[in-house]
This record gives sequence, structure tokens and C-alpha cells, in this order.
Amino acid sequence: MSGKVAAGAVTVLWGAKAGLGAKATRIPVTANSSYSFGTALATGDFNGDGKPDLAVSASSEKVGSVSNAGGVHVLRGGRGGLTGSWFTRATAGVPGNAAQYQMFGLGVRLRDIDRDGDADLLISGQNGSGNVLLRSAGASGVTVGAASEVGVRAEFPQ
Ligand SMILES: [Ca+2]
Ligand SMILES: [Ca+2]
Repeated sequence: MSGKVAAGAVTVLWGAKAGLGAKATRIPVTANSSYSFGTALATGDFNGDGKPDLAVSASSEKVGSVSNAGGVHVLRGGRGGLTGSWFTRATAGVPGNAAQYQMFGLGVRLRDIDRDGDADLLISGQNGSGNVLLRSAGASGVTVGAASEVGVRAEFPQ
């Protein structure tokens, strides 16, 4: 990563009977000059399978030609590790548009905000850029199906 700044990294330590750390997986990222992978992290079970899932933001990620627009990786936990999706304000179904220095993903929380039993993803960017709630749709996990802008910033205690 020479010549790259603020690229960031997240390493997942696998749980085992002996505890954490027997196995570690570094989540691979393609770094660019302002990626900031791992700005914020949240865990919760959004697909209701009893296994924890992970949201990892990259709030300085360039989206198309828009610098520092940001986005959030949504990673499903399973026996084989983590598999995921990537959401930005430019993702079809997500309200709003990507904007320079919006920094979508400065705050992320996985909580059951609609109280239907599975964790939903709340994403905030810079102050004034709006907050987006991506609701979980059961086994499909977090989707844009009922995405909405909400008045709550993803800044409350995890
Ligand atoms: Ca899960
Ligand atoms: Ca829910």
C-alpha cells in the first residue's frame, strides 16, 4: 500500500471453544487513496440465523466520480466466513444521492429498529447529510426494499 493513505483494514478473529484468535481473516479490500475502510463497525444478527453479522463502513470511499461520498459493507456471518453487499447513496433503492464529503458511513448501527426481531442497519454521514435506515428482510438480511431516510443519527451507544 505504499503511496496510499488512510486505506484502513479490518481483521476478523474467529471464535472457537478455546476463545478468540485461533484463526484470523483479514477482510480484503482494494485500497485507493481515500478508502478509509473500517471507519465504523457494528455487529448484529440481521438475517435471523443466530450468527452475528457485521457492517463495516468506508466513509471516504469514492462513489463513481464523487470523492468522499462513502459507503457501507454489509457482511453476513456463516460457517465459511463473511460474505457481503455494498451500499452507498448511489445504490438503487437507497434514498438520496452520493455527494462530495457526505461521508456516508461515519456512523453505523445494527439494531432492531423496527422491532420485528432482526437487526436493521442505520447509517449516518456528515451532519446534515441525512441518515438512512435499511431494514432487514428476514433471511435475505439487509436490503434496500424498505429503505428510508430517518431523523436518528447512528451515534447512540452500540
Ligand atoms: Ca446472521
Ligand atoms: Ca428489524
